[in-house]
Amino acid sequence: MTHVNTAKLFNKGKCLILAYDQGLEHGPTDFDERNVDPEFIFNLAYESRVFTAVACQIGIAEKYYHGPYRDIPLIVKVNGSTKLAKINPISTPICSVERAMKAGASAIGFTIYDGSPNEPKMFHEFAKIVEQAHDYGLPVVAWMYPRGPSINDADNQVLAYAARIGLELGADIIKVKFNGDEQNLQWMARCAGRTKIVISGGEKQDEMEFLNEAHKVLANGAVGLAVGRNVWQSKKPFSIARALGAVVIDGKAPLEAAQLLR
Ligand code: FBP
Repeated sequence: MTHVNTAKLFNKGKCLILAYDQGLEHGPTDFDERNVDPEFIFNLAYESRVFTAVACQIGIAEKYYHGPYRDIPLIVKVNGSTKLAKINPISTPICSVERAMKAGASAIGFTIYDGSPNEPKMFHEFAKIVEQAHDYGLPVVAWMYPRGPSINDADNQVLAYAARIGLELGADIIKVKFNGDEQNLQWMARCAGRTKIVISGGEKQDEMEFLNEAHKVLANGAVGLAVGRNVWQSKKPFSIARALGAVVIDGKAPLEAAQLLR
């Protein structure tokens, strides 16, 4: 089997992904005059030097991932969905592994809504994507989001189940939500085995609270975070990026890292 190169996505054993797929997933409602521009996001990743990867959809990758930005590893999401379609949760393939590679991808991203009535379709597509990506030596990052009419996405057992599904399906890294239960996160990491866990950032929150949460998840089995809005919706995105890097990559205490916010 080809060697799957996950090392590119890590710095000092930690993974800090700048997520910018919200334009498709949520719509421009998340954006302002500044962060609506993908150039601003790539520049933020490049100048702050803390992110181990940027994750985006193929259209953004093809038009903006150029020049010096290529120093930062790219994760191309190869499926997606919008808030416009009022259907059972499904994330549909929108790009091939080959097209993602041509755009410069170092890893492939894929969303699975575990527990959705459409779960079988997403499993089926994911199996093909993992096989193709691994044949090229590219790691696969799975957004493992339990979602559907009968799913409580904050339930401990559901979250642990999603973590285990990531391992069973062959994901190299899974991106999951943290429900605040530290013990359960430890259990999720056990369930995920050799598949690594990064925690999703979520809606914008107070910056100190966010740094504390980052510290907490790293202390309980996660290897990092994949964060979007808590960085690029900040009034000082470069400062919060550096503070987050201090906590996640350098293992600094949140209070010490918060000095960088001033
Ligand atoms: P945020 O840090 O902004 O929450 O981004 C993380 C992320 O997983 C994005 O990659 C994705 O677009 C979005 O959250 C999914 O959000 P939702 O749970 O609302 O579908």
